[in-house]
Amino acid sequence: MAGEREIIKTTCPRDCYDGCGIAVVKRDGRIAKVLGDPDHPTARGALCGKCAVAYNGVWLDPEVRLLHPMKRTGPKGSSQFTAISWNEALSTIAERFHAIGRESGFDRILHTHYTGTCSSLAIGFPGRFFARLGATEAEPDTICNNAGHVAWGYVFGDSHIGFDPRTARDSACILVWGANPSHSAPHAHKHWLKESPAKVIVVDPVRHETAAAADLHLQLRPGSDAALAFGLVHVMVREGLIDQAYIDAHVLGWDELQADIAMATPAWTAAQTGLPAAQIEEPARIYGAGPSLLWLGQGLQRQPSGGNIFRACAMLPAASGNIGKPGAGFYYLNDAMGIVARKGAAPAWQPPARAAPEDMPDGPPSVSQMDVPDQLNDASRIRSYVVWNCNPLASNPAQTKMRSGLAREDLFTVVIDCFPTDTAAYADIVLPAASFLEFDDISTSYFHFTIGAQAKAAEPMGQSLPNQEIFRRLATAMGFEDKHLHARDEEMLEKIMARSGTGLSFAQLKEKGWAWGTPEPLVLWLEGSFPTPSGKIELASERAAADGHPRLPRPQADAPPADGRLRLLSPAGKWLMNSLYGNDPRIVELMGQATVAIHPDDARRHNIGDGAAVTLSNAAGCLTLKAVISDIIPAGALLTDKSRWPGKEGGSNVNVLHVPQKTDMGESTSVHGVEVTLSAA
Ligand SMILES: Nc1nc2c(c(=O)[nH]1)N[C@H]1C(S)=C(S)[C@@H](COP(=O)(O)OP(=O)(O)OC[C@H]3O[C@@H](n4cnc5c(=O)[nH]c(N)nc54)[C@H](O)[C@@H]3O)O[C@H]1N2
Ligand SMILES: Nc1nc2c(c(=O)[nH]1)N[C@H]1C(S)=C(S)[C@@H](COP(=O)(O)OP(=O)(O)OC[C@H]3O[C@@H](n4cnc5c(=O)[nH]c(N)nc54)[C@H](O)[C@@H]3O)O[C@H]1N2
Ligand code: SF4
Ligand SMILES: [Mo]
Repeated sequence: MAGEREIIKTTCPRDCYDGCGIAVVKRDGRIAKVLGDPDHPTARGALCGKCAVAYNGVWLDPEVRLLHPMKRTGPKGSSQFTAISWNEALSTIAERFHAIGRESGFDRILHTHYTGTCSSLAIGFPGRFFARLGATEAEPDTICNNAGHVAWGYVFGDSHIGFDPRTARDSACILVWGANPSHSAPHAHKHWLKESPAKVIVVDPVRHETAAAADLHLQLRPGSDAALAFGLVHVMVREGLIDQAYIDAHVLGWDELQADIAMATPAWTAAQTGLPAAQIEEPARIYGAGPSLLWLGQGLQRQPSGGNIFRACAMLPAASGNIGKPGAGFYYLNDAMGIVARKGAAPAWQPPARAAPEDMPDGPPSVSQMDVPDQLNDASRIRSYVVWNCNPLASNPAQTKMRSGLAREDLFTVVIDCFPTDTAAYADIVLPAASFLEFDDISTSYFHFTIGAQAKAAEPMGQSLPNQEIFRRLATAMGFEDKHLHARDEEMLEKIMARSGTGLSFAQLKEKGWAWGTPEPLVLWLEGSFPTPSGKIELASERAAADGHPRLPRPQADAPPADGRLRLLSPAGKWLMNSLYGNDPRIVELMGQATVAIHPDDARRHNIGDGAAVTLSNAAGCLTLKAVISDIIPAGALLTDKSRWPGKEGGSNVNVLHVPQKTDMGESTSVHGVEVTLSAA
């Protein structure tokens, strides 16, 4: 019927804390508008600015999306392709994989993936194929947050159980440390933080919007956070804000830390962090008095000493007993579905050598994303590179080296994406992925305890297919008949729902659009037992020591950059989701020219005026940006955003400067530790 209007409720599956509900408005069977779901507790009727533009822009635009499989017809990087059938694409890939397997072993196939889409099947199912194939995996979290996971794995035994944000109604203090909700969790910034009765404290070198709106902002030097953590605990001890009963029952290593805590006076801490000594006492008092929530950002651990920083920050809740009561807790990431399924109870301790699930045999050892630039350039090591759900030429370190690796004529490269990215330009075979609007799935937030249905609102555009269907077909082309490689979506979705603890079927979830994991806020870690070997919070960790780390967190700060260098921060920007949306013309217009913020003292020292073109350089490369003179960052540091499309920026983005130095733990990216020299362009 002409003018017929239909609303489909779905969920935003981006790598974002918010996990917004979406209302897709259809007219005459076609998507007319993608809006925030008015009934969703996070979205409250509005998407963030970037999604509001891109979901109604490039995501719906068949002129921009990848519509059919393609094979390369020109030099690598030239984006010369011709359309081919799915059969030809898949049989070409299968033949090449079999040849590589025969000649050198399947582990010479490197696959890389991350969070392009985070819905359960689209992000998880392809792993079954690669495990069966025996391909090498680029360890996904090493591009993002692995240092924090490893460090809090030592301390708490699990880094995927945080606090339930709903408990903030009982909090007196929320400490946001090294996260920028105003960009990375815009709804949490706008509603959650503002509506809580708590005092908000932000620890960040950048005075971002959340910091500017906070009650207190500690604008410390990058990489000095462990020293600040010791300084805060020092004040808490002095002021009698330590919960000795909690420590006696649940914490290991407190006594051994006393000498370092006593040493970390406000004067010492001020010298280490660049903060005024007077600024160190008030936040310690407010946090220590509690009930307090501690949110450690992913940005925080993207520093050379990110693991030590996480272990040092864990002293705050452990020492003050801000755990296991309403309004108190700590958070890095939430596995909402797992937590709800266990009704909040901590998982049982398991020895580190995890037994592989029956359908996922252990593959060859994974490699750090920090090693990928070198490995891609090594023909004796990697013969094929399969890229799905990520855009490494925009997002990974050592962009120049990444590009030379991708340009290798003998490297068989397959890229699966919704869009013709910079990485896809180097593919031998490009496969078109359907967008989240085009298939059913389940999507949960990694902050809020909401579980969302991803509901199909349109047919896949062109010949594109969901990741899971692509890998079922590839399994067939390879001759893999294993049942788990051919599981149907409906079956898998019902299995997930059955384990979810919500008591809902997928059809019921779809009807509602989303559901709370539990009707009431969950107070986590209530029992005070932790899945560590001792069952306690291990500030002192034998496991860390066995892995070659100090037994205890260290009260240290990175030395300020020497020889006139500056430390470059490139966290999440407002208008992109990693590199996603960098091809949307309206987003490109809203972002304007790429800038770098320079403190007035540094600008004066380098004789740089506002708006001038400046060049940043280091051993990895150089990049020219527009200077913005501002004290939004402290002297000695520079600020730009991550992950524009290199091809739209004259060939390079900030990752041309990203040295793949590994963090102290977890072999992860230390991108916020990058140092550069600055000069007028
Ligand atoms: N300088 C600097 N660099 C950084 C960071 C930083 O802070 N500073 N942050 C790092 C972090 S935290 C991360 S997580 C990484 C992220 O880096 P990447 O994982 O590379 O993330 P994106 O650039 O968004 O790439 C995701 C790709 O997936 C595609 N995609 C979307 N949906 C689908 C789908 O359904 N199927 C398939 N096959 N593809 C899909 C998108 O079109 C997009 O091209 O970047 C890292 N890079
Ligand atoms: N709009 C938008 N949202 C996003 C993304 C995006 O690209 N754009 N990316 C998504 C992804 S993949 C991720 S991992 C998350 C990341 O989101 P967040 O967890 O918020 O992490 P970042 O944005 O990398 O950095 C957050 C803050 O860490 C600060 N920081 C850097 N170095 C230090 C330091 O030494 N000490 C302290 N205290 N702070 C420091 C930065 O100044 C920045 O303000 O965001 C997700 N959401
Ligand atoms: S990216 Fe985040 S803030 Fe934006 S709509 Fe999706 S979930 Fe909401
Ligand atoms: Mo990330």
